[in-house]
Amino acid sequence: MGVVNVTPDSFSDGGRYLDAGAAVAHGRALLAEGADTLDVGGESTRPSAGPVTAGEELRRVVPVVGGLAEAGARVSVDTSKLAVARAALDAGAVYVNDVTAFRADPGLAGLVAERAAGCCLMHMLGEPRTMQDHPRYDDVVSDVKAFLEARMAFAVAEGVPETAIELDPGIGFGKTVEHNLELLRRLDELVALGRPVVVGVSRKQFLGRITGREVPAERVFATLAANVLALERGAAVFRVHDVAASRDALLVAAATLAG
Ligand code: HH2
Repeated sequence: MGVVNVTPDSFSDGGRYLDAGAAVAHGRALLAEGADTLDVGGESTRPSAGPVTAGEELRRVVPVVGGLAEAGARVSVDTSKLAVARAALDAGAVYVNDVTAFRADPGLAGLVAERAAGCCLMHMLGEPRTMQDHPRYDDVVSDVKAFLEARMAFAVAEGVPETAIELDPGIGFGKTVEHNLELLRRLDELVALGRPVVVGVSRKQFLGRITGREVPAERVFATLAANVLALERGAAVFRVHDVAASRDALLVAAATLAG
């Protein structure tokens, strides 16, 4: 899953693809590099990011979703807002990636069901503005697993078929470095829920903390290491900024594991 951020403030590429034409060109490049899905987002979720109105998010996202769907991409929309998701599905998206797992806007579940779309339900502790202020868990893996189970039950009760659901531990969303590592180490416990597990480690801060790399774009090698280990523990979808590098690393890892 290649990331297309149509934002001025995303943590690793904010402002680079705010123009719709530049974002579509970037998405096309990621497709050429081997992305299966493009995840288009118009609101940064980095710690301390400010909120974006539905109108502004729509204005950013819809033309890019339309342009990439026209180019033949399988498009996901990264949003927590019903109006944005609806417009993106109208414009050709087929998947809703909601970092609040339908908590911000419970009506999203009904929309996903009605449109027979796919969805990703992600764990986040608190909300972006405060999520990195001393996050605490009894046991991070058990807590995240129980949360994902409950959100999946909610989605199913709202009419989303279980087969349309993918689950994501939300790496970096209200987690310390050690919480993130523990989730990756024990990812098989989330895979045991029986749905494809999505991981988003790409260029994230915990990788910078381990390697000493301050600049997110310099965390590509670190990203590959984390993704390869996540694959080995059963992850199915890898949300990444660097598609070509990730594709090669994951193909080699997958071929090795298959032997
Ligand atoms: N991470 C980010 C955004 N959306 N969605 C899922 N399912 N999983 C993730 O780990 C995830 C996500 C953050 O990365 P990015 O989009 O590059 O940054 P920003 O939120 O600053 O735009």
